[in-house]
Amino acid sequence: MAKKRKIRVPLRKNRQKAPRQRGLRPDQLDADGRFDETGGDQRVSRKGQLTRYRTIISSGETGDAPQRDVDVTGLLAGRVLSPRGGGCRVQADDGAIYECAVRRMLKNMGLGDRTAVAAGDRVLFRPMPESQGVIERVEPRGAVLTRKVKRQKHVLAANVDQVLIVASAVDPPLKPSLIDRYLISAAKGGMKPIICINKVDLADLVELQPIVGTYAQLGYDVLTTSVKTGMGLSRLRCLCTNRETALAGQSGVGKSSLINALEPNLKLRTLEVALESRKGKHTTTSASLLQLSFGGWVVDTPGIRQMDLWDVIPEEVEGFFLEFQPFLRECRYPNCSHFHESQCGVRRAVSRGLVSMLRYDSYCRIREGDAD
Ligand SMILES: Nc1nc2c(ncn2[C@@H]2O[C@H](COP(=O)(O)OP(=O)(O)O)[C@@H](O)[C@H]2O)c(=O)[nH]1
Ligand SMILES: [Mg+2]
Ligand SMILES: [Zn+2]
Repeated sequence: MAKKRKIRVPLRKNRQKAPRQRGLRPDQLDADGRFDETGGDQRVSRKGQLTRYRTIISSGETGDAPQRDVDVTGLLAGRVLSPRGGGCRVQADDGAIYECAVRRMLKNMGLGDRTAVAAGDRVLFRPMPESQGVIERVEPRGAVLTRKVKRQKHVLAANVDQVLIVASAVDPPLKPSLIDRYLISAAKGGMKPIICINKVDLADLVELQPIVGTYAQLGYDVLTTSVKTGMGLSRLRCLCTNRETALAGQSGVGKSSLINALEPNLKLRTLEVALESRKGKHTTTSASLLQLSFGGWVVDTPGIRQMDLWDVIPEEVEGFFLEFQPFLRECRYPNCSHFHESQCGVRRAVSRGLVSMLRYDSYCRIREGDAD
């Protein structure tokens, strides 16, 4: 048993009314359009949101998810399929599905982490009648796909092996710097990245070649797919078989369509369906873990407008650009930002065509911290 320690956790008041109900700024809404309670540096009550603390005993685990020692008698182990709002759908190890609430305590423990439970989390829950339950404990997370929302960590998927970074050749246009953000998030979170450029039926493959080539040369798996023509889908299926894969990427690139193509009976909602029912652009509103009949799981992540990196400092960014590494020692200054310094090995490599301009551009954007 790990050593016990006392920790102080902030306790949110049971009911709290924000004094600013009107005049909310659009940037206080999170990706799902909900009001973000923490609202950046703006306080919503005079004393601050967190005014009381409670001491609890915790085993000294350093896992990502907040830990809580609970009496495990009568609890079932399961996996979180889709968290939404205050509750989530959990599949018990015997396959049965429960609609679970999350203990308030767990939500309070995850200060700085907006996700008390994420798709893919392994949990212990107390079963109740009528397939209901209450999640009592979230097990430490293995690999995680994260992003930053309002200075907090947002876990998009937990305990998956790989992330399929989906971009589309056109509509929405391909943004290499977004691919690079996901590559960093995957590396940081301990997942294997696979790059998937979808909707190639709408593009000229020859024009895509420089981008595909750049990533392939760096050693990444790159797929070009089309849900329309079926191109690349059998390779995608191979790569997903018996693996747990999170699909990530901008809204509208075809994540749900790709999953439907792999597993037609899942019938995920895609954009056309959404337009028909006039539900707006974001058709996948929360991440969900789905089982594949040929072995494996996929997580369909929600439409994300902005992919800010969680816990990556500017000085760290160069380390994620593998092709920069041989040139770093040619920089005159050890803390070279590779922006404007004289005698910069990275910029020299770019001008000699040894480092792709696209990747250098992306490095600059990510290091400067502006999301796109
Ligand atoms: N032409 C073409 N359209 C596609 C392809 N894949 C998806 N789409 C369309 O792109 C739109 C967005 O797809 P959707 O799966 O909802 O994207 P998601 O937001 O990433 O889940 C839908 O209208 C799809 O029919 C493709 O390979 N080719
Ligand atoms: Mg979708
Ligand atoms: Zn430099």
